[in-house]
Amino acid sequence: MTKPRILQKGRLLPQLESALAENYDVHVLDPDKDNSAWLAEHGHAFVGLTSSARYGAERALIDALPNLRVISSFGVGYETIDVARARERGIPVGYTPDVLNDCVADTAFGLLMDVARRFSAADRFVRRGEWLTGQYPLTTRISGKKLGILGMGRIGRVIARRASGFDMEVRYHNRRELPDSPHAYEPTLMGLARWADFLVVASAGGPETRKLVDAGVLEALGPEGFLINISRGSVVDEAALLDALREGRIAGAGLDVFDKEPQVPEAFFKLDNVVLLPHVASATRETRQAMADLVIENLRSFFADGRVKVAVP
Ligand code: 8YV
Repeated sequence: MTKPRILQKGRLLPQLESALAENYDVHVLDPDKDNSAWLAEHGHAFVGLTSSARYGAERALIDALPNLRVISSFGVGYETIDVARARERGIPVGYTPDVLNDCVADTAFGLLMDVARRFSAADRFVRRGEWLTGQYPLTTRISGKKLGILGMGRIGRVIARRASGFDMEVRYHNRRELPDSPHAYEPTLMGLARWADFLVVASAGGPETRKLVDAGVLEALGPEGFLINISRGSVVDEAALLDALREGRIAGAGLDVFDKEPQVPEAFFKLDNVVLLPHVASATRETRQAMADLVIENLRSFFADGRVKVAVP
């Protein structure tokens, strides 16, 4: 039997690529190149597309694949995929939510603890030999403080659970109040920021959340407040954040994501009140394997009975 032909946009985990190659005839597309001429010639051959939250699947790519029947993406974020276009064409889009909730929530807390207690900065202090001649400055207590969550979705809920172990009070802001949440709802993000000691961004990316955390929200968070972002860089006005950090108008920030990653504005590098991570919240062996398994399972189930296992809403 001939294997279904799959186009893969960008590189994926080696074990995922091997698993794909076992069952499909895979061609890898370099997302940094202009592939339009190649696609015009070969696009009709592909029935499946694999991609990732990072590389997505834009309208032009979907349209260049006239026989496309299924998309399977590695990641929970799908703002880079033109889901509306896929829906118009009746193409189901599989993705990998839930399996990464724990690790992303762990990272949120890792960043929160690091920036409040200044662990990374203190590590640099020890390495510079400065402990020999001085004491590290006092930092900020975490336990018992107020945690505001922007985006009480699947990941937000796990972050809230982690917070109970730190005896933190949790409130959240969403577009709408959740009927089943044990936590208090703040009808405005500004109100949440004013209330919170720590504001964690856990909302989805995309145009609807672009720069939600702006200069005004940072002002409301205030000089004692910390911002944590494990969602998308686009949700925060990065220039406003830099100004607020530089001028001490917020206490600090822990960031796993950036607006134009992997480019991080160099101005951040000079600041000790910010912890910078290279988008690694889900990047453990266990979680990435579970995500890879779901990419494969979504395809397998589509080719078996016409439905991906977990489809974007
Ligand atoms: C991705 C992520 O794995 O799942 C997401 O949406 O941001 C990460 O967990 C990574 O960006 C690969 O595309």
